[in-house]
Amino acid sequence: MKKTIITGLAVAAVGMLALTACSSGAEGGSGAASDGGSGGDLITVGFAQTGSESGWRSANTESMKTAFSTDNGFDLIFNAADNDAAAQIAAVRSFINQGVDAIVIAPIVEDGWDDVLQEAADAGIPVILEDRTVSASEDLYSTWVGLDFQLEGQKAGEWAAETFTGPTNMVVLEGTTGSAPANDRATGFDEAIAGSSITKIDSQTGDFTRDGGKTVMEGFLQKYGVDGIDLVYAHNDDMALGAIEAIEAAGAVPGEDIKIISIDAVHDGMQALADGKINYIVECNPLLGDKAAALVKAVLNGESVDKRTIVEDQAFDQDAAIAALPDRKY
Ligand code: GZL
Repeated sequence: MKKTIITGLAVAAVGMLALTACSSGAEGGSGAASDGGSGGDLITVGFAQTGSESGWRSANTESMKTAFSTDNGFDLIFNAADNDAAAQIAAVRSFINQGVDAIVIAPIVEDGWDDVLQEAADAGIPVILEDRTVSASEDLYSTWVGLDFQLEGQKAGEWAAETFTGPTNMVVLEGTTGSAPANDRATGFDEAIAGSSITKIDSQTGDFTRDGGKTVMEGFLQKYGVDGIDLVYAHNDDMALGAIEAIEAAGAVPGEDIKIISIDAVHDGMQALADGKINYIVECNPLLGDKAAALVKAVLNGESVDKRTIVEDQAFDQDAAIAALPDRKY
């Protein structure tokens, strides 16, 4: 299976158009979509976004809306499913019924996509996956552009294993249950710490949200006490930021009494890293819009595209975060 690796810079060169804030639920196109997607020269695209669960998601949505603009030749129909997998599948069915030219999906979870993807194929509508991927057959979608979540977890785990060489009790704030990033970041991390002195004493989903991370961390602190937890591995910055709130409310110092490793490198996470409240962050680049838009046009033009396009990530310690913050695009 062919795949393309591109650097974050290539993807980060996104237009700087100001955008209206995205809201959950459907946002209409120009009306061209109602005529079966032919809408003059514009390409009608139905985009099924997960929701607005995190800072990463907001940056991803902005990148997608910038790229799929009318100036770039698109009539975008946007739907955010509020992290509800059934609602997201229903949105895709709606796009099929509207006869859009192409469908883009950031699938909330990996499973349950076979039927609706087959319906899109039967309707002759190509599907492009961005961000997360699915367990359905690769024959049911044209291409996927995203990140290597397992490598992100591996990078985080390798740093942890190198850094914490004494007995270390770790709790994990998992991403959305059944999602590719939650599954793969766990796999990559667990493999990297195998044989180390780190012991995973508990693991629970905070659904990639700040409130979720705070609530789960409060439960861990009640169960194990501040002294019973040495390290938090959060599958994203928003949950890490929630954990920071819980740790401080318990009278402890995040980044010192309890160390924190996270993934995403969104602005608030990088600021916490610069401030010493998080100890290490592996980036997950949300700026996928330009790449996704180019893939939609290539697929509709009948061009051969790689099945997978992976955007490279980097990792940051405190010094690197302080240096990078002024120039960050998200
Ligand atoms: C990863 C993306 C994840 C982010 C979270 O590509 O799907 O979903 O890590 C986001 O912040 O909610």
